[in-house]
Formats: sequence, C-alpha cells, structure tokens
Amino acid sequence: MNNEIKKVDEEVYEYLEKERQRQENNIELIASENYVSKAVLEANGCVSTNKYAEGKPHARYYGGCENIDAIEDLAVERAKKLFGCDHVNVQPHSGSNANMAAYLAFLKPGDTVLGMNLTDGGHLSHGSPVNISGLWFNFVHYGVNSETETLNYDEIREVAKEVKPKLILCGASAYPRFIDFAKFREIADEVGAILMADIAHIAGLVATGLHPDPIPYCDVVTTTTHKTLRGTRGAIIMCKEQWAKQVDKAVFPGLQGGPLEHLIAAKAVGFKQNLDPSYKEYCQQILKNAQVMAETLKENGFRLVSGGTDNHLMLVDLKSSIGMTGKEAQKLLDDVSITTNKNTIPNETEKPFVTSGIRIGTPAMTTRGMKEKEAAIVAELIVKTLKKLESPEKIREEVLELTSKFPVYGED
Ligand code: DSN
Repeated sequence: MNNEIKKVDEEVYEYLEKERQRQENNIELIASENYVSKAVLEANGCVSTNKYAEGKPHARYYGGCENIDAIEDLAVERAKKLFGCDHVNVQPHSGSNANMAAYLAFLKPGDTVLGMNLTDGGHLSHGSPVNISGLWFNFVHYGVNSETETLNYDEIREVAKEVKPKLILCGASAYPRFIDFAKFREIADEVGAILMADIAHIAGLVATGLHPDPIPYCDVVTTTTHKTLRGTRGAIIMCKEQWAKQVDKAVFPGLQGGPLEHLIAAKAVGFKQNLDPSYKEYCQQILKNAQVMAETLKENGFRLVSGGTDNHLMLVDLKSSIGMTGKEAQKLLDDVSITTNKNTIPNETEKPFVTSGIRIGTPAMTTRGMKEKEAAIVAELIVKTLKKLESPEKIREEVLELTSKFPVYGED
C-alpha cells in the first residue's frame, strides 16, 4: 500500500504506515467511523480527482465531463434506489456542508429552527452556538426527557408550538434509540414547518429497513456516506421532487464550487456495494453486536443511557456507574488500543471536553468480521480496563490477539 507515496515522501508514508497498523491493531469503536472496502479506497485516489465539473451532470461549466457525468449519474441512480427518494444531490463534500446547503435551500439568516441539542445527542451543525448554523440561524433546541433519556414527542410538540420554527430538524449523532419520523411529521404539519432529517449515523440501517424510514415523511434528508453506510468520506442530500431545484442550487453555486468527482466515484462504488444483499446482513450483524455489547456492559454494572440501544451505538454513563469521567475512560481505553470517544450524556454536569460518558459503536468492528462472540469479548475487555481488573499490558495483548484474527486490509 502507498508505494508511490513512499518514493516521493518518506515522512507522510511513515505516518500512513503507522496509521494503517493502528487501524489493523486497535479495536475501533467510534460510532461514526468505519473501514471502506478496497474498491472504495481505490476510487478515493482515482483520476477523477483531476477534473473540474462545476454544475450538474450534462449541464457543466467545463468541457471534457462525459465520463464524470456518467459516473455521477450512476451515483445518483444508485442512491435513489438505495433510499427510495425522489431526488438526490451527491455533491456535498461533508455532512456539515450538506446540512448548510439544506439550510440555505429553505431558510434566511435569522429564521427559527428547532433541532436537537448537542449535549443530548445532536450535532455541531444542528445549531451549536459556536457553529455557523447557530451563528446565522435562530436555533431553539429540544433534548431528551430527563427521566427516560429518550425523545418525548409531546414535549417537542410543545416547544414547536411555542417557537413556530420555519424548519424542524430531526436526527442525532449520539442517540441510541429509534427516531419516529412520522411523529416529527405530525408536529411539523401542526406548526407549518419544513421537516429535515440528518440520518448520518443511521443511514445504513435506514437503507436496509432496520430503522424507521424518514424518506416518506421528510422534505429533505441529509446523510454522510461513511458511517454505517461504510462508503467514502462525504455526504448527499435527498429531497422531495418539489424541492429539487432549490436544493441543487443551494449546493452549487450556493455553497460549493467544483464537486469532488473522485469522491463521487467512490460514493457510486459504495452505493453499489450497499445494494448487494450481503450489506443488509452486515447491518443486521451491527445490531446484534450492539445488543451483545450493551447486555454485557449492563451485566457488569455499567449504566447505559436510556437503558440500552435500538441501533448501532450506546452511551455508557461512567459517572454514575464507576465514578469516572469520559475523558479518563477514553484515555484508559486508548492505552489498551481500544478506540472510543468521550461523550456528553443527558443531564450532563461535566464540560464537553471532560464529559460523564463514552460513546461506543459497532459498525467498524462488524466490518472486520466480528460477531456476537467477539462483541462479548470486546465488552469484557472494556470492563476489565475501566474497572482496572488487569494490567493495561495484559489487556493490550488480548486486544492484539483478537484483532490479528480479523484483518481489515491485511498486509498488501
Ligand atoms: N462528529 C461525528 C460523530 O462522531 O458523530 C459526526 O459528524
């Protein structure tokens, strides 16, 4: 791997080699990460990176776009088939860009938007005061119910009636339960709001029918392509046909210039793999692994936010379970080559850089072939690490023994 880089740039090559080894050796549990296939990886570095293609397929501002057009057409067709949506724009560079383009399509600066707060599981681009979304729009936030730690649609309805948002945004980065998009639609209709969903985390589960589907209910749906969807880094925006023109205009020329056509090629390849029946089996295994990990952690005295999970992730409340912060736990786990991220939890009392919890997700470990047996072993390794039942050296050896049996890309 990376032989041409090695010839030109030893320094970058060395770090990439170390990163490759880290990805092979560590147990990756960051819920938003995954490993792309070798085909997607190859497409990431393909010659389309050389091409400017501002505009849409068959209506570009540059010549020489015939092959780029054909590839982008494939990405569009496959995404439409995968999600069953009316219209899709595959050009957004990232999830945050896709969200900004959706806001640009439907909002004016200062408009009121109702979205989920960051502490309870929302995303930075859902109106955080330090993000452009929160700086330019009047975001009002709902959270989870403080008792159940789940979305309470009556409470959300009350806030919506009070603030009369132009747009309601559903979707989260750290919410372990199903989202009821039909309920959000009812609320949006009651207050005359546009309904937008950001399904970045759950897109793969949605596409395979393992999570309620937002497409019939939402005006506009954004997703990244690299989380449960297991494709390249990037994003897409889907919408009802009636909004197609304004969404496309918001992406280009509204927010972006030239689309990253090498990533669009990689999106097309990824969507083809998502349409294969084996991808649904993979998503089913993500859910099975999450259930086993959740149960094993609970059996060992760890409290999970909302009591468990319906999807690919869980939030462990370390503070009430073992009096530890998320920051400490992340460091302890890093030291044994288990990669997680500290995460705020509902009713959070710590700063965002400290937190009371960690977020654990199963998409990446499932990609490398780990099943229920390994999910239980991984959860036990977490328990041993956080409760300091064995030395970090010993646990790191056990981690390596496990990961060596499940290569990601292997040595070539
Ligand atoms: N920051 C990503 C996550 O980890 O969920 C989402 O963009």
